[in-house]
Amino acid sequence: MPFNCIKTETRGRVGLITLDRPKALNAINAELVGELATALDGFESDDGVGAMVLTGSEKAFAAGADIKEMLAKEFVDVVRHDFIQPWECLSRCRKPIVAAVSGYALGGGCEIAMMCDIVLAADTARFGQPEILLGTFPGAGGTQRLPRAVGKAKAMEMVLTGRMMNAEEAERAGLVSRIVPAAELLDEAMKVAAKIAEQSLPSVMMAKESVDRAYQLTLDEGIRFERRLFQSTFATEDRREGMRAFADKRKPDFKNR
Ligand code: DAK
Repeated sequence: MPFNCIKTETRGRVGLITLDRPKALNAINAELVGELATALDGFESDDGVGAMVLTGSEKAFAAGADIKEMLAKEFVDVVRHDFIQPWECLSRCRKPIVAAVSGYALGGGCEIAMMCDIVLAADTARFGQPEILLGTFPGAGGTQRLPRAVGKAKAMEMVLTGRMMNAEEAERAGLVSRIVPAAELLDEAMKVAAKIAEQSLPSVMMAKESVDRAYQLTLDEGIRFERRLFQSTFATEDRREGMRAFADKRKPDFKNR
């Protein structure tokens, strides 16, 4: 399907989405969010795709929601036409998404990265929630996901002052899993996604769901939830195949069943 604000392609079992509004540093407008939701739904329902990569340009993953689009909105506009809902397309996805962040990931850009499951950062990456400098504050999960990722003190400082973090600080704080030289970022993210996509998809989806539940449940409830999902992997052909392949000293041939 032709898109205006993103590009999509499939490489092997990995769906790649590239944010593509270079003149606006990939600022996220309604059209881009709509296209992102459509692309994610397409990959989500494609049996040939096991994981996704979301990336931007070298200069910007995304410099935030489109400020010029938001400028004219009134209170009643944002209440009546809830523009939060389409942003949740990423957090609703059941297949894993790797964010490959180079350059600016600010405001809604940082929030979108945090909705992904793994964040790989180029050494040029800068993360921030600068909405306070615009007279507002994060509205797509920044005040909730950032403290969970980096702790209250850093999150408060970023949200209340708009200070950006560079890649090293983001890695130290736990916001990103790894830093990669900018020139290798996309290849590395594709490798991570391809590794995930070659595993048993039902187990991958359950593993993702179980880790995500760690943010919602008490430890005791989480452990019980994990146990039930773990037990259910013993109903799959893939679990038998994975263990059989290990015993036979060969590579498993998962059928996603
Ligand atoms: N929106 C619109 N245009 C943007 C933009 C943005 N967020 N960021 C950059 N641009 C545009 C610039 O206006 C400029 O356009 P022209 O002037 O050339 O037409 C072009 O991109 C290049 O930007 P600069 O000339 O400024 O480039 P520099 O290298 O000098 O500076 C910068 C790069 C990233 C430091 C700077 O552009 C900047 O500060 N940008 C704004 C960053 C920002 O404040 N981001 C937070 C936006 S507020 C919600 C969901 C999400 C949100 C809210 C609600 N719901 C679902 C309810 C999120 C809100 C936000 O993200």
